[in-house]
Amino acid sequence: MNIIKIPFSSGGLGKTKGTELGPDAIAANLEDFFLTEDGREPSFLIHSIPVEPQDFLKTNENIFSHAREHFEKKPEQGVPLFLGGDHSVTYSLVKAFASVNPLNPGIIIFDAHPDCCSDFSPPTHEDLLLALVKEKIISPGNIILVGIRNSFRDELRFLRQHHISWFSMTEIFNEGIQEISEALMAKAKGFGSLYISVDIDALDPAFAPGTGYQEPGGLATRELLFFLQRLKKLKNFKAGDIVEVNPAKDPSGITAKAAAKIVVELA
Ligand SMILES: [Mn+2]
Repeated sequence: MNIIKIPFSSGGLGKTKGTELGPDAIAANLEDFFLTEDGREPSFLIHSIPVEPQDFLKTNENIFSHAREHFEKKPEQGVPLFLGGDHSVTYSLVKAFASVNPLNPGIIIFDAHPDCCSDFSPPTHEDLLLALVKEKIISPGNIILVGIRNSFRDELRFLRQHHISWFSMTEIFNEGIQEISEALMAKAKGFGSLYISVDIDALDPAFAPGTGYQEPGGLATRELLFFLQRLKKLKNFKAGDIVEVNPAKDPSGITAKAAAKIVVELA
């Protein structure tokens, strides 16, 4: 599997300093996992995309062009997984993904937040979803958010207005993880190609404290793995990212380790 590091934190409006250390911290934990839970030996080829902390636009261009090359590789090389970095990197990644897979691409985002509260250009980690919709990169009907539990009123209005589907933590708890997973699988199967973005704050801070915006009441690591282990079996699953891991706020290292576990299980 190709792992691509994107050590960039300038898309976080100054609030994600430290996430540029995420990719190396996650990669350093990969070898601790001997086999995947279904018994396969994970193997990784590590790449990185050059970033320029002072130049957001140039970095976005780099992400876009390098990601395209990875998306154009043969399927035998496995699903490419990108390690952020702050969540702004997902904007260029998905843009590249949709340009290589133009037939009905879809995206599932695990996140405590809807990320459509501002309207910056280029989009930051606060509004990447807004940009993906406004620039018609992904059809709103092909966007699913999972794990939402702290939103602005305007964000929920935006989601409703554009018929973007989301599963809140309340809904996941009330309906049960199995039910929600079935609904997610049914919808994801209909996409021409599937991209999965994991903001580590989808996990409860008890499991992943090392991130910029801790939001209590989130998923257990096991619950997120349950969703991902099922989704990765879908034939249309083609790429993903894991973002917002901040080693500067992760003294025990458990957040980077949880992210590495997620990478291994998606391998
Ligand atoms: Mn988030």
